[in-house]
Formats: sequence, structure tokens, C-alpha cells
Amino acid sequence: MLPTLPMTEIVAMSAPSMTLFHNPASPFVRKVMVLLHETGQMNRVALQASQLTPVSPDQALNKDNPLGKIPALRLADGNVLYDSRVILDYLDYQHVGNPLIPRDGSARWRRLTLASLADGIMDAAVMIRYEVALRVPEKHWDEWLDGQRDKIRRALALLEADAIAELTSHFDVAAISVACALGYLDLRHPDLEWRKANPKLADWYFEVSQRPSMIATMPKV
Ligand code: 99T
Repeated sequence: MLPTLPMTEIVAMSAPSMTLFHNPASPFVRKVMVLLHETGQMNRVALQASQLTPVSPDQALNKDNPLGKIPALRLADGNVLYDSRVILDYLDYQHVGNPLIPRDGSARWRRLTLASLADGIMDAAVMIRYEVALRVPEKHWDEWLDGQRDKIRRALALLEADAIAELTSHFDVAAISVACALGYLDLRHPDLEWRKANPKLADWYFEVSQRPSMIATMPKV
């Protein structure tokens, strides 16, 4: 008679049941990858490489996400989840460890608000990236670019002044999101020199960057 495997081993040995549209440069994708690492779910997801910008879309992705954005997560039943916030929420219900998104209470709203602040940094940083990398210099809209940079500076200033202790307390949705936003600033916008005005955030980021989940998902171009 064959030995019976514990359920954890059966899950670990099984083929990935979900597909993640992925690009290592995307901070939104990185949030999902970090959560997968932190919750031991990496083996449940196959990665589908997606190279895209708003002016060179990925047609395969567009069939699954009409917005043409990554991350998108195709589930085993064919349903597709987007955007990154929905995917994080879904995946956080798929593991048995402590939730990385508080399920209720004031902690839920505070941690999600910090995560949204980080998402806003990413949004502004990606907008700047597209404007600078995809448009010819004579068409760059300098006031708009400055407006996006100001959003990033204000958000970082709030994190520096008010949120270091909260970020340090848990590596959850808030901390993951802020860490991925900072990693993206390093990747695409080193000229912003965000550490200069935010030394406490820089120290925190240095610490969390040592986590295996952060090392494994370090963005590459
Ligand atoms: O806007 C497009 O057409 C393609 N862009 C994306 O798919 C970017 C990739 S980061 N993703 C998002 O903007 C997702 C935002 C969404 N609210 C979410 O999932 O949270 C690419 C960065 C780079 O290449 O530098």
C-alpha cells in the first residue's frame, strides 16, 4: 500500500494552479510576489512574462484584463483577478498563516490606507517613467512631471514623520507596499534621491530589504 502524504506535501508537489502576468520591473507585481513568498505560496503560481507599456500593449494580457495592466492573476477556474489590491486580498485568504491584511477593525483601514499611499507613490512614479521614457523630450510636460514628483515627496514625508513605527511593527500589506514603492524609486528614479529627506525611512528600507522575499524579487530591467 502506498504511504499517505500529508496535505502540505501534496500541495507543495502539485503543479501551479494559477498564472500571474508578471514583469520583474513592476512594483505592483512585486507586491504580489513578495506576499506569495512571505506566505509560502510561490509554488501555486506560474509566471507569464508580460512586456508592456500603454503604447505597446500585451495582446495576450488584454484578453484577460481589458485594462492591459499587470499584475493580473488567472485562477484555476479561468477567472481573472486584477488589480494588485484585489490579488493581494485574494491570496491573503489562501494561506493558513497570520493574515497580511488585517481582516477587520481600525487596523484594517489604517494598514490599507498606508498601502494605498504606497500605491499612489507607485502610480506617480510609473506616470513619470512613461512620460520620460516614452515621449520625445520636446513634448515633456514639465509642470505635470513636477506635480507627480510632489505627490511622491509629500507621501514620503508623511511616512517619514508618522509611520516608521507602524511599518516596523509588521511586514504586512502596508510594509510590503511601501517597500515595493521605494524599490521602484531606486530602479527608475534614483535622481529623486529619496533617502536624503527621509533618513528613517531609508533605515527601515535597508532592514526590510534583507528579507528573502525582498531579495528574491529585487527588480531588474
Ligand atoms: O498602463 C499600462 O498600459 C501598462 N502598465 C502597467 O501594467 C503597470 C506596470 S508597472 N501596472 C499598473 O499600472 C498597475 C496599477 C494597478 N492599479 C494595480 O495593479 O495596482 C510598470 C513599471 C515599469 O515598467 O517601469
